[in-house]
Amino acid sequence: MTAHLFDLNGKTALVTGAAQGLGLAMATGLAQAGAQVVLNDIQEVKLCTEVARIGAAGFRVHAFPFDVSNSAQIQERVPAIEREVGPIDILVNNAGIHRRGPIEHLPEAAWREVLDTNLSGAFFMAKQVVRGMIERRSGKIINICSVMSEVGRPTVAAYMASKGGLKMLTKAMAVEWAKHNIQVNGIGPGWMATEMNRPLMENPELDAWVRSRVPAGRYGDPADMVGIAIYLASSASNFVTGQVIYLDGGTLATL
Ligand code: GCO
Repeated sequence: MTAHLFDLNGKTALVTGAAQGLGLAMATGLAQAGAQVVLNDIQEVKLCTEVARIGAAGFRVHAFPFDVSNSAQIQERVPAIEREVGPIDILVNNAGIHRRGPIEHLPEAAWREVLDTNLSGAFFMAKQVVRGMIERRSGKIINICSVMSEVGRPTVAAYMASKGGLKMLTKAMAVEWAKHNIQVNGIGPGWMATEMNRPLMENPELDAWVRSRVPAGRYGDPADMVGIAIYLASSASNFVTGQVIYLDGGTLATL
């Protein structure tokens, strides 16, 4: 019997950017696998609505709205979570934004906003949460990278840079914290059917391009994230660290 390898009962997970899309799917899946889950987002109303819905289904979930690009908020909110909910065993750095446009016309504010949320946010969150993990000599950190940690297309430079950096930050965290029995890995989604990609899905030319570029011929569904998230959050992956696992319908396997 190997089901226990994927059992998260007794664990507490914190998922950022969890009010919708991939974060909400992963938070729900971790709760279904037995974890107590803290859901974070800057969209407070949407976050609280979803947490109430999941809680009504009988799962142990909590809403903690704050901005992961604000290190002062993290330094105040994460200790509050650990006081009110308990030690964080699993951190999923999912919060991410997109600001598209040609590099030469991309406003400085857009560049900084993307890097501050997608890359620095993961750094600040991990730096805060890892303190307890080091003390307890146990922890799981999952950084949500992207196929754009590896390849890209025109007009998405800030996102590509942030996700490329997050891939290497994942490896940096892994090599520094492995001696504390903390595993740090990435999940690299391809084009997923989320609000972030609505501009593509609603553009016939871009939509057709994506569907031709992905061997599976479809966008990923947020539910496709759940299995790999449970695996990387569970004892089944205790000797896996510094890896980015791509969930992309074959995108990176082909030109
Ligand atoms: C785009 C898409 C991509 C996806 C990414 C998944 O503009 O091409 O938004 O950046 O979001 O492939 O992380």
